[in-house]
Amino acid sequence: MRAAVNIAETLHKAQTTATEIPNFGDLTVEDAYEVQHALIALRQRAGETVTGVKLGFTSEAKMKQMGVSEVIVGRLTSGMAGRTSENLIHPKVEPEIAYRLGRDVDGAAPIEECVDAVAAAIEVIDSRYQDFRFTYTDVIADNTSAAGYVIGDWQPVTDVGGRTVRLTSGTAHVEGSTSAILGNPANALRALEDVARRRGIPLKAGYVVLAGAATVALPLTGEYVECSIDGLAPVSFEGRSR
Ligand code: OOG
Ligand code: MG
Repeated sequence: MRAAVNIAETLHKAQTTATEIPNFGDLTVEDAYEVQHALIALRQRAGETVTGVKLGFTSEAKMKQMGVSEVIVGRLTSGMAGRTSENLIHPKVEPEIAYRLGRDVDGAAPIEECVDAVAAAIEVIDSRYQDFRFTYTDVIADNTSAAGYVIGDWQPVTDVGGRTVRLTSGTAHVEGSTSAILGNPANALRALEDVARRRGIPLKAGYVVLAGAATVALPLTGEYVECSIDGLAPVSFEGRSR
């Protein structure tokens, strides 16, 4: 394969110039996470900080939509916080459960005990690959299509399993349940801890954790977007404002 740094530079340029690129297709999982690490280093060099992590493909609906079968982990950065419009290629939105880490996850306590708040969130994803088509490892290298996120009001942690999830994007609407997230979003936390340990991804106090979409993603058309999850404050944005 081309050097990880080289692939990361190609992906970084695609993101900063909002220009889609052909996918790579043949990376190993190890190589793909190495590319992701290099990509995040490029963003840090450009002045961004890591604000959290995200899981992908935690629901069957998403796995089917994207034709993949295993959970993936990506990084959230300061440049993604509140970013919902400018400089995107073919953005989509997803309804998400967000957790907040109150302390570092370092094995001293179970990850559930490190979480200090929960909220409804909207994630904006924007694959840097042509037509949103990629292999499992391509999407890991592309930082799991991460592009932006908006978080509703934080609330004290509670079991958010079995809650109805509604996402509206312009005239499109989709409904699901948080049970679609590995049975319960708390299971996504455990899956995250496992992947993070194996892939050398730190989980630090203050990080946001997006547990993975409960439904398919909807196109972001620039109109009003709203996500509501029973028992949590709804979250929304006007498509073209930041
Ligand atoms: C990858 C990102 C998937 C999720 O919540 O499942 C994701 C993609 O679909 O482009 O964020
Ligand atoms: Mg997502």
